[in-house]
Amino acid sequence: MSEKREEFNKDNYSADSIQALEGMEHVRMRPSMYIGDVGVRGLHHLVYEVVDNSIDEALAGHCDNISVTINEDNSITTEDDGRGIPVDLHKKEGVSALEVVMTKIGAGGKFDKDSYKVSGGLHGVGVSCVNALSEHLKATVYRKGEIWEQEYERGKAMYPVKKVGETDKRGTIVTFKPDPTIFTQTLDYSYDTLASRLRELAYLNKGITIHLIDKRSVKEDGEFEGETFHSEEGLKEFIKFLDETREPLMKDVISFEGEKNGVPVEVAMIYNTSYAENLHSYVNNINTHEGGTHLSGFRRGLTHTLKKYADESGMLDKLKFDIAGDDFREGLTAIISVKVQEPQFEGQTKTKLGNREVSAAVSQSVSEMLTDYLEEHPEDAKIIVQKVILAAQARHAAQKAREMVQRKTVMSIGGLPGKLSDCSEQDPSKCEVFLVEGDSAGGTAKQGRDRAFQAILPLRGKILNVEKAMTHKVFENEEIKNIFTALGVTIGTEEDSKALNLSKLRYHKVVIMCDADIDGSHIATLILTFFFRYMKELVENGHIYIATPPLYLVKKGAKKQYAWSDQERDGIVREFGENSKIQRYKGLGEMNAEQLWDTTMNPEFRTMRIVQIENGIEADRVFSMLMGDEVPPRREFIEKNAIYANIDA
Ligand code: 0RA
Repeated sequence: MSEKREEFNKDNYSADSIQALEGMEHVRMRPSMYIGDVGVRGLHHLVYEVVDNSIDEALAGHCDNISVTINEDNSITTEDDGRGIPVDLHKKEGVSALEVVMTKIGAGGKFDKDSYKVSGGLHGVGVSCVNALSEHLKATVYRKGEIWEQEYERGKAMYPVKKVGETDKRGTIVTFKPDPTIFTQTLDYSYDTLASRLRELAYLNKGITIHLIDKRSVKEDGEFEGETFHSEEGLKEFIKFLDETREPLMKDVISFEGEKNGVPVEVAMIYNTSYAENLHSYVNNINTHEGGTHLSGFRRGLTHTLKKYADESGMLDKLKFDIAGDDFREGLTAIISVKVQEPQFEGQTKTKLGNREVSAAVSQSVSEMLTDYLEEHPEDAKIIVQKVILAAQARHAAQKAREMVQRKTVMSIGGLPGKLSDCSEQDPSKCEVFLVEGDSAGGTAKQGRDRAFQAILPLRGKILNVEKAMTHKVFENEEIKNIFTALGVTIGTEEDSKALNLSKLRYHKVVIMCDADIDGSHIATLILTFFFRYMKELVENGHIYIATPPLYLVKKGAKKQYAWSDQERDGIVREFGENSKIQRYKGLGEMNAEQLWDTTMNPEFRTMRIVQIENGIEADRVFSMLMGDEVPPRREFIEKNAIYANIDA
């Protein structure tokens, strides 16, 4: 971050505005405190912050249309047809209310505390923050027949709010250009990232129409690239979008909304033929990745209601084993969205709802509404109970398989897989394990590695596609058992049969090393799917990496250089001149141990990609599509994208 600071002429301002200026200055000094970071995320966060104000207008019933335009110069224009930011004199501050909203940190959008403001960005910091972090911002307000305007540079008003015309329109237009001295990494907006968030907002706030326009690219028909997001059915359609490539077990999505103890609750859910639990939760339109009280309330309400129904139906009478909480969620895709007046966010990424009162509110809402639903839809109810029984049976089988895995893990050295070539270092934070496709590449890696801190686990061919396998099959699979034991990861506690125990994790870097071709990337994707579904915390905690072996070796005489792309190869050939020899590496097996070390394993020279989950919704869709049954969308996806680009984006 840049340390450049502008000097303000303090004499021109009242005591309060000095405080405001210092607030704005503080945002520029410590932007991460306000928007999370100053990288790609922070850059996009600016857009969400402004849009959230428009969403608030819509939630208050005053706005139907919102548009977001990425301009040619990567500035952003947002427009809404709400009431417009007030422009009259703000008595306390002595300037236009518009200026207060734009230049006072913490002023938020609304002045009256009673207003029902529940939207708001992750940090809920307001547009003034966006203003502080923009080299230029212009606000135009259409309100009560008049057009008003004010511009700012790095958060400082360039002139007092002025009237510039008359109108019969209503609304607010904000155009801002992020400050390059703050956003030093990138200023480039990603269409896909914005589209994904705006689509999500349209599902979460049904009825609102949100346009996205990208003026940087013109289509064949001469129009700008863009999309319109609008959902009449809200979460119900969101579920259909999420489960596009899964096979539903029921005709329609189950959905309901209600309010309990002042907490509006919306739920949509469906059971599908998969075995994964796929829950997404939101508080005030924010995706709560880490869950929290609303999610535990949902789980409790669901388990309680389904269990009661199943008991009373008599379908469990002949069952010889117990039913656990997990069993009710196998093959379940659900979205829970609540609105909380004063949310308390906790957890590592501040995306875990802490408010205790919300748990009971959600659990009671869900119990009441689901009970009614089951009464009214006996066919669906039967399908669900049957699915639950199957899940319980599979869990019992899995439990046995898992006990085998665990027994092996506990027996430390003796229990390590025979194929694992371990390292000598004992401190896990210094250790790496390479999961290598095939025994022959495994052999090369074993010779090439630094045995002090690098371990090698060869995997045989294609590992099991966990997306399509029942849980007990996953735990019975040899390669997967090997991964569990080699990593020292155990699974299952009293309360949660899928909880991970990472306290004995033996390597802090787990590196997937596959051939740089279609087969290799397929295998890498299978392994990633396994980690995503069964060891998500390893991914979330940044332990999973992908090695990137080179594609080419260019040689001329004694000179040799590796290339990781066609472009790079061409550059080297140009540099080396005529008669350069190009060797294409089709697989790891074509490299000798020294070459593999030099290019792919030596920490000094290698590049590894860390696998991160940027967007849980997208990640889930990508995995279920890539690994699921429906072929056409998969082919389309693979044709459109380099697989990695989307998984580790
Ligand atoms: C303060 C008060 C009111 C609306 C807004 C701010 C407002 C802010 C933004 C930001 C983008 N679009 C917006 N639309 C409205 C209430 C106005 C009233 O009571 O008339």
